Amino acid sequence: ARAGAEATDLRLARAALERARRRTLALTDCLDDEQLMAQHSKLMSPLGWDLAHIGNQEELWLVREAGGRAGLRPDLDRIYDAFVTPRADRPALPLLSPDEAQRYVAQVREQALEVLEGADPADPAPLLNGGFVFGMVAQHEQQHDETMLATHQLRRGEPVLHAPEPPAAPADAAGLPREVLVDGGEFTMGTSTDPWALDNERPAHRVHVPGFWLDTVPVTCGAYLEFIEDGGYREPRWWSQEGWAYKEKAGLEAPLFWRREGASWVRRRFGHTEPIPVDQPVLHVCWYEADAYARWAGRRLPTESEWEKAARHDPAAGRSLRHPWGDDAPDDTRANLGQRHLQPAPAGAYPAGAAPSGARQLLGDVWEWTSSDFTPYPGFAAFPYREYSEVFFGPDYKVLRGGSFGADQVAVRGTFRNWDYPIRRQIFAGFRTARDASVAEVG
Ligand code: AVJ
Ligand code: FE
Repeated sequence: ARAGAEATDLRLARAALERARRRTLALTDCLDDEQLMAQHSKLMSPLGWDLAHIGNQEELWLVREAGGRAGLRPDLDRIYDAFVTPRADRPALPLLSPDEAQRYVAQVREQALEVLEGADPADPAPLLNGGFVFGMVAQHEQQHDETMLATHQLRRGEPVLHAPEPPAAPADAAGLPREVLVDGGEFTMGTSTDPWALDNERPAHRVHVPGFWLDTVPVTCGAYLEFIEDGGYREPRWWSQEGWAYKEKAGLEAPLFWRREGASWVRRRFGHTEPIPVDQPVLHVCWYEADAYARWAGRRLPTESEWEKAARHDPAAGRSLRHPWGDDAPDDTRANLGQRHLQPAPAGAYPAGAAPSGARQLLGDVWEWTSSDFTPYPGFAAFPYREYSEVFFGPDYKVLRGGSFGADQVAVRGTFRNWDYPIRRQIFAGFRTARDASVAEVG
């Protein structure tokens, strides 16, 4: 049990569940039934599947497991189990209609909040301590909301989502150093105390990271264009063997959603076609493209432990912070999160969100590919179910860190780990590059 598990944990959980639901409904209310049940891409579920899956997971974990109640629709478990039916086959399932799904998720929520009312955050059971299971379910809904946002980005047709433009780059953005130095030495990676950290973030452990340089900001569209225009997609020497083979087979020439128009490039973004914003972090590149760009730039992707050290380690305090700027929750001066904007902010934005290393935008804007495979930390224990993380460990998945403009703050922190196949491009992913510090620099 965690010392100091308090009622505030449950108030935060309720707020996080309500924020997630507002977002889920905003992502589904804007489309008609046909659009909700259509498969906009073989890579994605119909939005109506995500909606009912969100409710089904909430029924499983909050109503049945945490509440000890009988549940509402155990008959739906198989239809909405992600491991039973692959995404491409989900449209053929006997799915709830959008109206039925909306009623279902509302009825589940009513019972889930009754369970939350009666919960004790000091309960020593790991599922309930600190309100873990409520935080887990809020994170689950927000993760699906981000996936649903990616489905919106894949769908053709008129814009249905709207949001204000992100802030302009601050005055000092143009003069930022290209890279920041992170001194060699040990730091604490992962966490054993964060109440809502998921199993793969645990336990905290000491890791020695040799000195390295990291890009101050994510690689921009403008920098990526130079790679394209330098013939980067036609030069096997920049690519790994598997990366080149995949690029050839898939016919990749530029990030997903980019299209040549005359002498320049444009991109499609949530139904709008617009010029490439050269000062924004590049989005919708797969791991192979990020890896090739880094080699072309004479650099490499950071390892996962390098990324986390740059994002959390505070040499002055001698400890790891929850977020790059400290332990306080994210807000709109520190990070572009929560679908507040429908695109990344320009590179160099959010100076108040900088890490002690001086790197900016480590949380928010774009998920960042790392060079690392998704593997368990020493002492890992699957909790509360093997299918959250454990079944994905191994060489097939690469780790992404930081969170995108489409990730909510409940599902983002310095320890949070995301993962995907190295070919994935529809996720809101970019990257930054790194290089070893020389012996002379380390001193
Ligand atoms: C952690 C984002 C890879 O979406 O596949 C959702 C999260 N797990 N439902 C995913 C998740 C179960 C997962 N990622
Ligand atoms: Fe899920």
